[in-house]
Amino acid sequence: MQTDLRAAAHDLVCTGGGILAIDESSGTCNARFAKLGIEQTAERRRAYRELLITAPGIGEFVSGMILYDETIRQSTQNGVRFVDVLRARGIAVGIKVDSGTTLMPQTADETITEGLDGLRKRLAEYGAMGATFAKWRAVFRITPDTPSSRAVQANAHALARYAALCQEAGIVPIVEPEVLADGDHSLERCADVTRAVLRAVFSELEGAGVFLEGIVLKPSMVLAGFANARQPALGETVAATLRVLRDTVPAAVPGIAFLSGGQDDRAATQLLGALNAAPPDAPWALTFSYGRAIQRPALEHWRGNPESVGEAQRILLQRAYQNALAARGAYDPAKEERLLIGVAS
Ligand code: 5MM
Repeated sequence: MQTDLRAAAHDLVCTGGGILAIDESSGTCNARFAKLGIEQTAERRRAYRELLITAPGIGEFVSGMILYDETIRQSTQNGVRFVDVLRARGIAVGIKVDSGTTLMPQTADETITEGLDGLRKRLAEYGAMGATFAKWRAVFRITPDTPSSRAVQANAHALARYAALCQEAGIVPIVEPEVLADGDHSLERCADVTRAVLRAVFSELEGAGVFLEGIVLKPSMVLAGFANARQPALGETVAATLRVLRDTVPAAVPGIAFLSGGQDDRAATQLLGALNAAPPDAPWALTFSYGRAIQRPALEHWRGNPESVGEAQRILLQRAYQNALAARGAYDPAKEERLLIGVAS
């Protein structure tokens, strides 16, 4: 079992590609559709996910896609299960298994991520459907008083219980502790919070007996709050992010697949590229597990119009390609507009 988990985690993050997160819950997906005037129905969500999953050549840049419960049960217009489309293209099937966040008592409106009830049974079902990896996201907001150690500990504990259950089922857990970039906090404050969160997460993972070679970490990058007037230079952000990761993430972890966290599309690519261009002494692969930063321009072009599918897929492919270049340390912002060459359909 450990050999399989190690190989599956390695294939997700160490082969030059990244992960495309398309696991928005229906509420989140509908909210994004609503902003663009797209009808908010299960059929529209299905059509959009078909656009993403069937984009020609996406498998060259993306090693796995994370689906939502609704999506893993859906098929293309021609009746082919999405899971089968992905597997036929060599793209690993992932599934979001947390059931979202709820307010945590005895905190200042902090959240705890839920979904442990019945998880063993759901993992068995998803595994039988073809999922080889899963995802659980804990969320931490930075304010002068948060995150509290109570919220950090509770969420880290839940992440570890989830990860242990995944590995028992032969499924690679993506462990996603997100420190939100909303707010006006400094880079240093984000570094301190991220360090404390990751320390708690790895302590709980160890306590739960989780096999670290068979997980993928999906953290936020260390950023100054979006509302902070002093935005650090790229080099400062790179140094802070690498410093925190070196302080907290054991070398046994094969790879770190960052979330984009609301960053501008190209900024998220540029930061990933800069992280991979830094002195090559990181023991883990550094890649992407982006949602918005890859999907956004494609979604904005599509807007629910069937005639725009082909161009939206091309736009999607361009972002996936540029992020794969960034993951390989070969991203050049000056060459963003280059044509896609050698992409098989
Ligand atoms: C942080 O969000 C995850 C990564 O996406 P970004 O790169 O856009 O930050 C993403 O996988 C997220 O966990 C899912 O979209 C599920 O979100 P909801 O809010 O629907 O549970």
